[in-house]
Amino acid sequence: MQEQWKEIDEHAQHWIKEAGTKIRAALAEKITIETKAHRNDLVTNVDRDIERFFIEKIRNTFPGHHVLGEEGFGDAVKTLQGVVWIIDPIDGTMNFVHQKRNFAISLGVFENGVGILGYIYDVMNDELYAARKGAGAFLNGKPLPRLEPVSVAEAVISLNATWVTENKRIDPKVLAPLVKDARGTRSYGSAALEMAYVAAGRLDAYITMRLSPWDFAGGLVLVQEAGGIVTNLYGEPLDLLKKNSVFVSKPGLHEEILQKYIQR
Ligand code: 2AM
Ligand code: CA
Ligand code: CA
Ligand code: CA
Repeated sequence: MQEQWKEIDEHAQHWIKEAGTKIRAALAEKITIETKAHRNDLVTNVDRDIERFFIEKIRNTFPGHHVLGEEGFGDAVKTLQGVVWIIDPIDGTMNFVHQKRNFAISLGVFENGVGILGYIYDVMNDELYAARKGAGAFLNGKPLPRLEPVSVAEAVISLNATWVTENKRIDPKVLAPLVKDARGTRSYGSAALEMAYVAAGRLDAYITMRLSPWDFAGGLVLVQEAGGIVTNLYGEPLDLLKKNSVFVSKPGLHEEILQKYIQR
């Protein structure tokens, strides 16, 4: 059992590094950009190539495992039974295209719905965040210190301006007071990196209204192993088979935000 997960962990880290090398090389070549659901929902040939790279590796090495990937080359995963890999080949495609930085590979491995392994790889900074259930969270092999409680007044919170302007998912008046009371706000355009930054203590919380399982699967395991809390905006557990609002936070701050700003 432990041996099996050690082997999966080693393969996953190796493949992630290899994929990172491929992505950095691809940035020097011509990238084909298309749109998906709407004009700002971008996808490139690199997103697709990297997802296919992971799926081929996983299928060849672990034929009994299932794979759920953003670009649709994996399995039609309908349940969380068995071992399920949840992969986002490039999280922050808009940053990949426009900034050529601030994007990540995100990967989570679950067994019967329980997060066992979580990875977020900041490709351009060569920062690999990795976590194994019960063993803690690491950045490039170094343990991340356990997250300590903090108050809103001292918190730097990651939040996209969309959620405090007119939008389909939340009354802008709900989060505006939180923006006012926090020490500062940031927005990086990669959900995975924002979760990694909470795990690393660079951010105190991250709030967003709609993410897919591949956006948060790696970060869920990582942040929990660092001692942080991951729920939807209303404090409920995330559903790994659906879109969710996502609220990631240090302890203490999570309760304070829920009580003072959300559950009013
Ligand atoms: P992506 O780059 O893998 O698509 C950007 O605000 C963050 O939200 C990114 O992590 C992005 O992931 C994610 N996201 C989720 N759904 C999205 C959508 N429909 N369009 C753009 N970004 C989306
Ligand atoms: Ca996308
Ligand atoms: Ca994503
Ligand atoms: Ca993506």
